[in-house]
This record gives sequence, C-alpha cells and structure tokens, in this order.
Amino acid sequence: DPVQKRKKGSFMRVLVLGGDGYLGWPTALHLSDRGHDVAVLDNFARRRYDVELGTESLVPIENLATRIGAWQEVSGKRIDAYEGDLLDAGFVYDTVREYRPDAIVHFAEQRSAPYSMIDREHAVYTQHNNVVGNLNLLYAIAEIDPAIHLVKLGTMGEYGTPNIDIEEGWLEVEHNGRRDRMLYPKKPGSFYHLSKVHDSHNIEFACRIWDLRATDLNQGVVYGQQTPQTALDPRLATRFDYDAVFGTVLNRFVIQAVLGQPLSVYGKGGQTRGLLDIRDTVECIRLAVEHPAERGEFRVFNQMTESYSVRQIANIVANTFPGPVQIEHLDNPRVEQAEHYYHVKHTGLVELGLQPHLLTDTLIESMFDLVGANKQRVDEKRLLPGVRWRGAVES
Ligand code: NAD
Ligand code: USQ
Repeated sequence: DPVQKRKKGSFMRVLVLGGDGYLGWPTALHLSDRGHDVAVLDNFARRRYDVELGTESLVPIENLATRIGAWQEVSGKRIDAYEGDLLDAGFVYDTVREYRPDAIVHFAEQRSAPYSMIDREHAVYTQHNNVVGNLNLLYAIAEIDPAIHLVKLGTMGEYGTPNIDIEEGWLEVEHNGRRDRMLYPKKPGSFYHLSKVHDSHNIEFACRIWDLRATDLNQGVVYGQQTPQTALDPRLATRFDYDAVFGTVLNRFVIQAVLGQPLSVYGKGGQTRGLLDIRDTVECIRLAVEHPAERGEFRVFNQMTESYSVRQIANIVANTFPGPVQIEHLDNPRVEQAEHYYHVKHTGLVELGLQPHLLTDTLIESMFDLVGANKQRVDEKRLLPGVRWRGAVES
C-alpha cells in the first residue's frame, strides 16, 4: 500500500508528468537517485512535433522503455511509466488513483513559443493542450487526494519585461489609499507564454477554493544537456534541440558556433532573459518537492539564477569558443521589447538551499565537445527562424 509505505520514511512518491521530455527525464532520474519512488507519465507529443517539423534531437535519445531499463541496470532503481494524455481525464484520474503520489511535478505541456505562433491551429492546440491538461489534473487532485503537492512548471516569460522589479508571483499594491496582495500582473510574449498565465490563475483559484497546495515555478531559459545521472550511460541522454522552433537561445548559439554558422541574434540583442543550468533545474524541483507548500497555499518561485541580454549571451559563447565566431543580427521574427529594464527577485529557491551553477566557461566548453560529436545529425535548414509573430495574420 503506497500510503503505508510513505509513512515509513521521508522518501516520497513523485509522479513526473512530461517525464520523457528534455527536463522531465533528467528530473525523474535526479529524484530517483535521491531515493524517492518515481513514476513518469507522457503521451510522446514532443517526439511527434519532431516528425511534424522534420527535425530531431541533436543527441540521439532512446525510447522511454529503453531509458527506464538502462536506469534500472545502472542504478538498481525502478521507475514506473504511464503512457497517456493529460487531455484524457479518465486516464489522469486512474493514474493518480493507482500511483497515489505525494507530489506531482507537471512538465507536460507544449513549451515552444514559436510553435504556438505558427498559425491559429498551433495556437489553439497549445492553449487547449496546456490549459485543459492542467485543469484535468487540478480536478483529479482535488477529488482523489487534495493533500498532493502540485509542482507546476511556469515560465519567467509570464511576467514579460515590465518597467518595475519582478517579484516572486505576488505584488503588494497600494491603490487609492488601500492595500492588497495581488497576483503579479502579467505581460507575456506568445500564445504559449499566455497558456502558462492561464494555468497560474487556474491553480491559484484551485488553492483558494479547494485548499490545494501548489508551487508554481516560473522558470527562465534552460541551457545544458547533461546531469550527473544522464551522463552515466549514453542510453540515459536527454534530448537537445537545435532547431529554430524548439532550440533555446544559449543551446542554439553553442551549436551554431561549433557548426561554423553565425550566431543568430534576433534584432539588436538588447532583450534580457533569466537563465539557468539544467543541473539547477533538477535541483530546484527536488527542493520544491521536499519542502511542500502549505494546504491552501499558492507558492511561486522564480526559477532562474542569472540574467543576460541575448547580445551578452552571444558574446560569452563567441569568446569561449576556440575558433572564429561571427555574430549576425537578424530581423527579429518576434514582437518583443528590444531594450528594457529587467530586475528579478529570485531568492525563494536559494533560501531552500539551491547552490547555483553559474554560466562558467567550463560548462560551455563541455557543450562544444558534445555538439562536435553529433554535428553530422544537424539539418542546417532547421537553424533559421521561419515563424514570424506577425506572419500568421499577414499571409
Ligand atoms: P519538452 O517538450 O521536452 O517536454 C514536455 C513533455 O511533455 C514532452 O515529453 C511531451 O511529450 C509531454 N506532453 C506534452 N503534452 C502532453 C499531454 N497533453 N499529455 C502528456 N504528456 C504531454 O519540454 P521541456 O523543455 O522539458 O520543458 C518542460 C516544462 O518546463 C514545460 O512545461 C516548459 O514550459 C517548462 N520550461 C521549459 C524551459 C526550457 O528552457 N526548456 C524553460 C522554462 C520552462
Ligand atoms: N533568441 C535569439 N536568437 C535565437 C533564439 C532566440 O535572439 O536564435 C532570443 C529570442 O528573441 C528571445 C530570447 O532569445 O528574446 C529567448 O528565446 P528562446 O527561444 O531561448 O526562449 P523562449 O522562447 O522564451 O522559450 C524558452 C522555452 C520555454 C520557456 C522559456 C523561459 O522554450 O518553454 O518557458 O524559454 S522564459 O524565456 O523565461 O519565458
């Protein structure tokens, strides 16, 4: 009986939704390595976007069953797997009922801003998949076991780039002589980022009405591909996206440098973003899981360790690469502020014990080797951005 089992020790049962993805898989390994009982759930949508877009992870990845088998071989630990879709409410209820987790880590959403901006169909898919999947999950938790702690991946992009300091989720407001604590106002930059805002509002409401406990992790842009666990065996590798739809900025710049391609800075590169190392992502999730929110609490952490402008990121990569690197300024396909104020509070996770890996030359150099070893897998046609924020309505 899982409930009896968890009473015996401090280890938890954790269900990782999106556990076949870039971040979900290494997180599952990290939690399993720490002694928690872990199960992953995925519908493999991410592998299907690859087929749709004609691209593939730069680093070869195994299917989920092989990955799980390899982990058992290497660590002696078991990870359970549930294959299915969060849009299927019956499947979500059955899984939560059967596994009875203490915590659910929710990564399982369509996460690319450009993908959500391809056209109406992709925008609708993204918001439907993300918002409805999350809502099914909230109902399952409320009806089956409201003590389950939901650890939900949000994004720093929910806030956008306001001309005031960004707080951790909540803002003390004084208006016409009265004060209140309000959810921080949001100004996101794509239909994908908007889906996360909608999720945050739904989760906060569920905490208020049903006394649920939730942690919303507004994560910045992640870079890197290896964690101590994924590095143990090539079959444990997580995906690494280089294409203009799913590849994120620092990872793309590293890949472009190795390929001898110019670094694709959108516009002048003055736009600033919060970033973090993938090793810090998995650690932040562990810290959130092991220190649950209180019943009724909607807790928000800003999950990032440093901020840089895109121009600075390009310069760091160019200066670290041993050969010549060109930096190219492309017309920005997105609609975003080119220069702006950016000051973010991100002390919550540090207070729980996070010791950040900052962007040192060492990590970038290890990424050069990884990319070099797989560079024949790159289809250069997939490097240039094709999705324009204004494109869908112009055409
Ligand atoms: P990913 O696409 O690699 O992983 C998401 C996984 O969820 C995929 O394996 C996909 O198949 C699965 N999934 C999607 N919809 C599903 C559904 N309806 N039912 C079941 N499974 C479903 O993405 P990632 O980069 O690992 O990101 C994980 C989460 O972290 C996302 O929510 C993303 O918004 C957030 N995040 C990512 C980054 C980043 O830089 N990668 C930064 C900030 C926040
Ligand atoms: N950019 C470039 N050149 C490139 C790619 C990106 O200049 O080749 C710029 C973009 O214009 C943007 C910034 O870099 O200003 C970040 O772009 P990105 O594609 O790395 O990240 P983004 O679209 O914001 O999305 C990624 C993840 C998403 C997550 C988000 C965190 O895909 O899931 O939510 O990072 S955040 O940015 O904090 O919202």
